[in-house]
Amino acid sequence: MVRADTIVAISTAPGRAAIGVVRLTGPESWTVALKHIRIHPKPRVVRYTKFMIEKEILDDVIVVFYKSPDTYTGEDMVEISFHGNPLILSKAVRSMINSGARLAERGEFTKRAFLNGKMDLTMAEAVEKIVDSTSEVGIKIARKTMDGSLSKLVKSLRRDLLNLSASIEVRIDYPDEFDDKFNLDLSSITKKLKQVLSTYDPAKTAIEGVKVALLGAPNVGKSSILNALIGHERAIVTPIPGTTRDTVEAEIFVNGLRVKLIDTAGIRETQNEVEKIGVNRALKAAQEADIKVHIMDATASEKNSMKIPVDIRVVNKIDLAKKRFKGVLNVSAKTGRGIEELRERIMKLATSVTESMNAVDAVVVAERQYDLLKKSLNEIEEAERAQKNGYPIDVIDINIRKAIEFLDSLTGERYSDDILDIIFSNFCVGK
Ligand SMILES: Nc1nc2c(ncn2[C@@H]2O[C@H](COP(=O)(O)OP(=O)(O)OP(=O)(O)O)[C@@H](O)[C@H]2O)c(=O)[nH]1
Ligand SMILES: [Mg+2]
Repeated sequence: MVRADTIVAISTAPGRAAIGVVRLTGPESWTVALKHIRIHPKPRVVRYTKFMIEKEILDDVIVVFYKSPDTYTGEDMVEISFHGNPLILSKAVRSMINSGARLAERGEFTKRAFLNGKMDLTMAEAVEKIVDSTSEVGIKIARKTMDGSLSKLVKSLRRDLLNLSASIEVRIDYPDEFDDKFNLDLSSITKKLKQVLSTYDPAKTAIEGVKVALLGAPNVGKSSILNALIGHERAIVTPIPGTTRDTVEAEIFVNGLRVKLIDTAGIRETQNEVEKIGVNRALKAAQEADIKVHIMDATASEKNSMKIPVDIRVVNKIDLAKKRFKGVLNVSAKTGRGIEELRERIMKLATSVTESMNAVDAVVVAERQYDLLKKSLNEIEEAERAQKNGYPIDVIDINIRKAIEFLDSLTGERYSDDILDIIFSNFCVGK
């Protein structure tokens, strides 16, 4: 158990609501709460009482006391539900700071849970993703990781690697005992690592939502299509080519998935400084998008081509054309024709990205997790190459040891204060 002071924070979202929850954790949390609440506390018993600031009633509250170590943080905790007025909540927090608590930093409750061995880093990161997730699949995925499925996989990989390293080291220490050639098989480990790494992209999409970029030449009707898809005039539309400069974003929710539509500047060669920046932003949006929609103009003599691969090709202004175009979606932002079909195509692609996630067990939910698994994989592949090139086994052992170290950083078996600060500073206050 880490020696810590007592911290307090509002754990519910800012703003007015039916209730607002203030939490305390740390050795003095009961003492601090009991300066304002006059009851005989029993752990895990819900009590209805008054929250007092000196002789004055601040609010009627529901309070629960929790006794270490069976709590979220592993420390003594108190959870107080007030009426959800921010003025009440901040006054309560201030008075508890006067009574000896300190205002919690971002993610400090969960950080303590980690430091007290209640969860490893993969699980702590998943807690944040559960809160942040924009889709139901995203929540489901983050749950799996919070429940320890990723950490279980990492632990089993670590065990396998340790066994391998031990069998190498025995040969290094007693070379005379072994006359056969050492044959190291890392294929099942690389396979498992690659499999779990492949979950990151769809998981990110499920958690953060799907980004859809509307791309194409100036004046083809990208902004009009954005407006048609969301049903109101979000982006400026004019007959002047080069109207949209900055990217314009709008969100829609379909089947529990957040879809971020991004209208972009028409892509063309230009000398105009402002438009140039816009075009660069369009290209960047294209790069970052999960789904790229290329929009063309039915009345343009030439259907320009896109240099990058696109997922959906659309010909707009079909109301002005005499024929229909093959192999592309024919739409009119003006009459609404084909817009519903476009929405469905986007949704189908979006859900196919995330649907695959339902079946997998261990999921990578954070960039840090992806990065460390990738580094671990690189070391193992290095070891495989070293073996193929006939390097001495102690060289191979170094790679395997490094791979293990990366896995240890992943779970938090080893960590530094800097790393913890980075991880938990992304959290909300009170989590
Ligand atoms: N007839 C017809 N006109 C359309 C349609 N869609 C857009 N337009 C017109 O085409 C012009 C350009 O539309 P925008 O939506 O501004 O085109 P854009 O691709 O966003 O253009 P930039 O922002 O300049 O790249 C406007 O005058 C629109 O009214 C359509 O389906 N039919
Ligand atoms: Mg536009």
